[in-house]
Amino acid sequence: MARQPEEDFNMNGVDSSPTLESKSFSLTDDCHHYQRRADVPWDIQKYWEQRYSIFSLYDEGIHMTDDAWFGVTPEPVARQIASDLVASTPSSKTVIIDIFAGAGGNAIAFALSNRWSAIIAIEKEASVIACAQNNARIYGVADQITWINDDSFSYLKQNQTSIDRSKTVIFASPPWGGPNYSLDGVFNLKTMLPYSIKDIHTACEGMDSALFLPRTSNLKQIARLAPKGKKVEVVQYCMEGASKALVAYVPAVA
Ligand code: MGP
Repeated sequence: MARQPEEDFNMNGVDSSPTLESKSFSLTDDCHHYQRRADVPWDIQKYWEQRYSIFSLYDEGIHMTDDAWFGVTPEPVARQIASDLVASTPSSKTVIIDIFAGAGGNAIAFALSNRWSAIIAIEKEASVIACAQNNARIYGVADQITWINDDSFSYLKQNQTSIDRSKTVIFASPPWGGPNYSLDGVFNLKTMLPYSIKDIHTACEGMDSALFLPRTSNLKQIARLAPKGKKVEVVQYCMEGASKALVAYVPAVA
């Protein structure tokens, strides 16, 4: 029997196919809750020192893989971005997809903002998504998030007909090629690894996007993302007077 359109889509305008069923992921040996500096690998000790700014509930059992420490958004910044999205997003947009969910900082903040009918968090590393889900449980919001362990680019491609682009916002906090990103005076988004700004912008086609990028990013390259006749807004997010990162708010091409 042919399915009726209302069976294909849930209230959020997203296909209710099995890909949206959330699974539970188990922590692995790569997921750690470091309690003593001496146990922390030297290259992430700087971030461990900032653990309570990264997750205020760190002591409740926050877990991260060693690589996830570099990329997690500190909680006050994640909350401010979530709040800025509440203020700037028209009510017609009801779904947010975090395409590089990492240890979950942003997805948790989106859930705590109570703004979205659906929050989809995609992370390709199984150990990292297990940390993110564990961390979201600590904040009491794990069940408000749909967890997808997949490559975001494949996921967006495979679901291109079922995602309602007019209702969806993409949040992307990609890898910046490691903590040495700041060695370049101006960060080149074209050569960002493993995904360039073009790769990410193309994947977001037809959807508004918020791109979390190095504070030193090349602004000319960001300006080129603006659709004709529209502007891209760039916001620097600071803590203790210093920028941590910028977010480029890029409208969809109409
Ligand atoms: P940082 O510049 O490495 O640290 O990261 P800090 O303490 O600001 O630098 P310093 O100048 O005081 O030494 C700053 C913030 O950028 C981190 O908290 C993360 O939110 C973010 N960040 C850093 N890296 C390397 C990445 C990354 O690869 N991807 C993403 N998405 N965010 C990152």
